[in-house]
Amino acid sequence: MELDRRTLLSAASATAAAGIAASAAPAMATAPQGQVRIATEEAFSTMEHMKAMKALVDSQPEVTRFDYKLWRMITGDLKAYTPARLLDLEKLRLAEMDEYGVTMHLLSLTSPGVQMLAPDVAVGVAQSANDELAEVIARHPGRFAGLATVAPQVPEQAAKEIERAKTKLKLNGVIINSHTDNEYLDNKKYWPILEAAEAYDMPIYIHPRTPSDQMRAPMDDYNMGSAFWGYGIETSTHFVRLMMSGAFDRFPKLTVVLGHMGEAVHFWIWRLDYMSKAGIQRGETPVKMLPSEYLRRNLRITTSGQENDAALRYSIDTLGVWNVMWAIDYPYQGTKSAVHFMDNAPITEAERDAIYWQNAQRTFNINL
Ligand code: 1WB
Ligand code: MN
Repeated sequence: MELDRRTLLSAASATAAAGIAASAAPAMATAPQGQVRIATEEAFSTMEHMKAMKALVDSQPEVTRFDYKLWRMITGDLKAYTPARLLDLEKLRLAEMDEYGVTMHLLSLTSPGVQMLAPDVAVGVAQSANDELAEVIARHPGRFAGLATVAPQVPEQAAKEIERAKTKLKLNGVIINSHTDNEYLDNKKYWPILEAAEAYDMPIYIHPRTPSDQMRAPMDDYNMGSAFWGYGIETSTHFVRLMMSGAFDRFPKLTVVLGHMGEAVHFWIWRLDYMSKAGIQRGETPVKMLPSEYLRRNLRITTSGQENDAALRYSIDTLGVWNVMWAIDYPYQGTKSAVHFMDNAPITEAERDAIYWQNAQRTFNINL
């Protein structure tokens, strides 16, 4: 299916205004019957994950950081709304998908994945979560795809798990829940992970978690460390660090995905280009291209939990419609309103198809 000429022209003029060249339309599969909807940031958990998280947060009752408080709540009653829906894959979830016409969930182990756990525990929980994920996908091909969990605490092992996830488990990408022990992926000790992700064509979804200790103090009050604000600031900062480290020069085919309408990184696109020049000239930011060029080449964004027509229009015009994908953020946000948002967004039908499923299919190598 081709985008109509008007859409292409409006995208081209907006990206030209941002000082970036519009990319050619990629080859697209044609639509199966009805509206296909692939949701790309959909969380699950496993009993092993829940038990490991409970053991951690209960063993340190003095820690009051947001993620500890949240995980005491989540693991305190596994029958409550959120944990019940995280642990369920085939009953409540499939029923809700069916009710609103959601074709597929691209599943990922819920934040912070294994990244708060001790390294040996984290490696084991990641492997078993990936095995369970592959099994449920095999039982419901066409309904589920999945992102592999890795333990960045052990980078070489994480790189091997990416290879296993691609070649043996047939998973569709990798999820990393922002910082690990207060460190970010620009740190070269993590580059084996980036290298494997690029080599195996596995996009890295950088999903939020509670801000690192360096950012913690102003996030401690008013619930600021949560998805309300801290998650986005933590994650946008992570992406910008990675970009300005030169990682996308070293790994030019690496794709990074950001949820929540790109965690607002591209809102800054003009200023990122303008203000990056001084740091680049002084050699503080060892990059070969402008931020806007990396944003269009190496970044994809999703609409998870941001049901905002104006932000969607801006994202399409700034990054290109090929780089925007739909997501719900189940079970933290509702399927009904996420579908209503994308069904009714004031965009062309060609744009709707690109965002609802074609871009996800291409980015994550999904078999429908
Ligand atoms: C998200 C939101 C993820 C919440 C979470 O992981 C929690 C998200 C534990 O927006 O992706 C939350 O509590 O709202
Ligand atoms: Mn999420």
